Amino acid sequence: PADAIRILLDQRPDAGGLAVPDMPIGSPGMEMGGQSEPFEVILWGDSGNSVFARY
Ligand SMILES: [Cu+2]
Repeated sequence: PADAIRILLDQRPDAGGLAVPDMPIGSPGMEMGGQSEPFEVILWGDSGNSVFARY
């Protein structure tokens, strides 16, 4: 989501980037008629992965 990217650019953590695995329904690019399911945005990098945000 755009606001997760804005937070990433604001915080500039030492990481490779963000990912949303598994194409959850309702995530950006996976809109399906207003349906949605909860999903996590993962911060990934050399020091490991962690949950960056939940939607
Ligand atoms: Cu998809």
